[in-house]
Order: sequence, then C-alpha cells, then structure tokens
Amino acid sequence: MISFHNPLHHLHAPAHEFFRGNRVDCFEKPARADYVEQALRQAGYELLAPDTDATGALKKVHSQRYLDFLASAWAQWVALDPANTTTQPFPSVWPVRTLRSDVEPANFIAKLGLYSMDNGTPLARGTWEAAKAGADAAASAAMRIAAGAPAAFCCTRPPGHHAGPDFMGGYCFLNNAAVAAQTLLDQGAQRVVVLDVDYHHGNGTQSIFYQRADVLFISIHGDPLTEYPFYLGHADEQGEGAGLGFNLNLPLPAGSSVAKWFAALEAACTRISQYAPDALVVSLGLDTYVGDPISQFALATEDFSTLGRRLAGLGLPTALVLEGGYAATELGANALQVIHGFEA
Ligand code: Q9C
Ligand code: ZN
Repeated sequence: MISFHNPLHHLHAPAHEFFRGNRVDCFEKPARADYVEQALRQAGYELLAPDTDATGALKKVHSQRYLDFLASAWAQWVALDPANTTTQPFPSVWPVRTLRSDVEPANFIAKLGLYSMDNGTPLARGTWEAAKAGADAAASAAMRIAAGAPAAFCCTRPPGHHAGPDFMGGYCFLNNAAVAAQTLLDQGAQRVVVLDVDYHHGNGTQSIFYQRADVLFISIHGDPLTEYPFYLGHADEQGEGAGLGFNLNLPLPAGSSVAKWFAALEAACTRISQYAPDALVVSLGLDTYVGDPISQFALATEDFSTLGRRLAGLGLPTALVLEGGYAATELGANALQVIHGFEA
C-alpha cells in the first residue's frame, strides 16, 4: 500500500497535558508515529513525503480566522513574554452558552479559549508546522487514490478528527480526514464516506460535514455519556438541512466486547454500500486496542487485520488516516495489521 508520513511531526512535541487535575506527560507523543514508521519500514513499505499542498482543502473545512490564529499562535504566545519559549499556553476560559464567539478578543489566552474545546490540546512551538505537514500528507494520500491507487495510508500526528471548523481539541488541530475527503471531492468525487473507527467520537469531522450530503460521516465510538468528547456523538445526530440522513453515530458503552464492535462495523458497512460512494476515508484510530491506556474497548492486534480485510471488502478506493492510539509500543504492529488485512 502506498504510504505517506509526516516528516515534520517531531516539531509538535508538547511536554505535558492535564489529567484529573495533574500535569502529566502527553499521551499523544512523537514516539507514536516513530513506532508506526518503524513497523512499516521493517515490513518493506516505503514512506513517502507529502507531495500535495493541503491549503485549498484546509480553507474549505476550517474557517480562515481559525487557520490564521493557528499559524500565528506560537509567535503570539512568545510575544507576550520571551520566557514563554520554554512553556506551553493552555486556555482557561471559553465562550460557552450566552457568550459571544463572533468577536475575536485581543487577549491571547481568550483567543486560545475561543479556538479550543478543551484544555487537553497543548500547543507547542512547532505545532502549526507539524499539523500543516500532516494535512499535506493526508491530501497526498487522497490524491493517490483519486488518481487510481486502490488504497493509501497516511501515518501522521498530531491527529485530526476532534478539530472542527474553527476549533482545536482532543490533541487535534487540523482535521486530516476532512482534508482527505475534501481533496477527493475537489478531484471529482461526487460522494465520499468518512468512516471513523477511533475510540473517541469524531466530533470535528461530524461538525464540518453535518449539513452536507456529499460526505457521509459514520463513527463507531465509546458512548459520549461517559467518554470524551462528551458533548457530541449520540445516535440521534443524523445531520441537518441537506445533510439530514448523512450522519450515522454508532456509540457503544465503554467496555463493549469485540463482537459488539464488529457488529457495529457491519452496520457501518451496510450503510456505506447503500450510499454507493466514490471513495472512502477511514479515520484510523487504534485506541480501540485492549491495551490502550485511556480507552475502554478490547480489540486485540489480530482484530486489526480483520478490520483491514473488512474495509477492503467494501471495494472502494480507500485512504487510511491515522488518528489516536496511545499504547505507543504496540501502535506499529496494530497499524501494520490493518494494512496487511486490507491487502490480504
Ligand atoms: N488527558 C484522540 O484519540 N482526553 N484524541 C483524554 C487524558 C482526551 C483523544 C484524557 C482524549 C482525546 C485523537
Ligand atoms: Zn481517540
């Protein structure tokens, strides 16, 4: 399978995040992508550098003011105090119900809150450069399948599926899967499916495409009543306006069995075939793994091969985009199983 990597992912290396009130080492760390790249290279895959500029697609899935903020955020942070180069900004105030989000404040931390859904998405010196190169990698994978390749894999971090039209969240800044889907549409696809199999609901992707019929979004995830992102991902969210009927959420209780998970995958595949899309983008979160430190499903490494085989069975040009997965040392083996299963 054609595979792209993000040669700049190391530039996004925040030192800590918040977990239950404490500052802890980041779960979403550079070693994650390193392990995946290493596993792929050992198995004989070449990792290509991005060859497509995602800027055009980014402007269609994110607001300009959000993109402008993200590109300049680190410089704004350091401008407040030169000593800020050795620390990270975190938001502390958000425009929740009744507060205005149409006026961008001048205060940097207030801007950071405006463009964030949580305080769990640390922004660091090279975040923009890394996230942009990741979006380029996702666009590059989409371009290959648009040009006739049966499948392409995009190994990147930071992940993307929690990033919405104008906000970051859940370790995500730019929505790589949305960029891939938009790129396919821009290359002539009429209908694209984004299937999100990350443990966490892909709220950003859902929100980006919620009113559109040209992208069917389907997500299998831990029930948001108890799992992040909490405020989206319920079964009654079916899309709105022209997008009504083009959003399918399949939440499962935390701790659900592997059999339950694959039953949900079958329901997703049935809907995908009915939609008859031109292409498929998979938000490939591997945090459904039994050993994941922050998630509660139970897939074993061999189950990822079954997933890959089932996805291939849809018979669609497919771009696989890495999302979450925090059992870093096993991430390479798990990603490789999906690819091997797909190619079997
Ligand atoms: N601080 C993805 O898998 N909070 N994001 C977890 C630990 C957010 C996961 C609690 C989890 C977001 C792409
Ligand atoms: Zn996740």
